[in-house]
Amino acid sequence: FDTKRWYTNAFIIEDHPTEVKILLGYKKRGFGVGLWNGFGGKVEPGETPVQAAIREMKEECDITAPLEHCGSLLFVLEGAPQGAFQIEVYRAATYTDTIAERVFPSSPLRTDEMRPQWFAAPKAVDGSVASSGLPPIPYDTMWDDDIHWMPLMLAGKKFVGRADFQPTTAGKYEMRRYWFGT
Ligand code: 6U4
Ligand code: NA
Ligand code: NA
Repeated sequence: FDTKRWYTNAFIIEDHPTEVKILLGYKKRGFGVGLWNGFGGKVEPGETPVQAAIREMKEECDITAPLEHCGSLLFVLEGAPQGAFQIEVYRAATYTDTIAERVFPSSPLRTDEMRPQWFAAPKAVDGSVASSGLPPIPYDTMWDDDIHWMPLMLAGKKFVGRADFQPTTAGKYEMRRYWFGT
């Protein structure tokens, strides 16, 4: 690949005695539209990745969180104008302000991007998922790589990995190979 761009992806993961909750956002437009993902976007010139992660989280679901780095991922998209994505992954167990879907399509920040929702995640100790009424993590409507590294994140591990994608139909990508580890 000729170009590499830096992106962020950030998650709120609340570990309660009876359940673990993870906050995801439904991408309403742009790259990865129609998929659930963490909150994030491009690291802008002059920003560190963690600064970008904090800014994107505020832009996309209106909260501020003490994000901690937990993973580094490289995604190679064959033939895509974006080239390769270096994604720094962050997590936090707490946040301030109120989670809100930002709906300002005319804003220069283009914040009309994600619809936030809580999902039930497995407990790190035994993998059990509480039947609290929250839907389970929707791996079927997420990027194909997520099911391979998200369990590492949910187990509290630091992880690295790479996935290679090939374009299929317009705007869709198929994962061809991957490696993720701690
Ligand atoms: P602009 O152009 O500013 O609206 P921006 O919000 O900066 O875009 P966006 O939303 O396109 O960036 O960012 C892409 C998001 O998708 C980042 O959070 C990284 C994430 N992402 C990209 N490929 C991914 C993949 N294979 N698996 C995954 N997340 C991926 O879980
Ligand atoms: Na974004
Ligand atoms: Na952005």
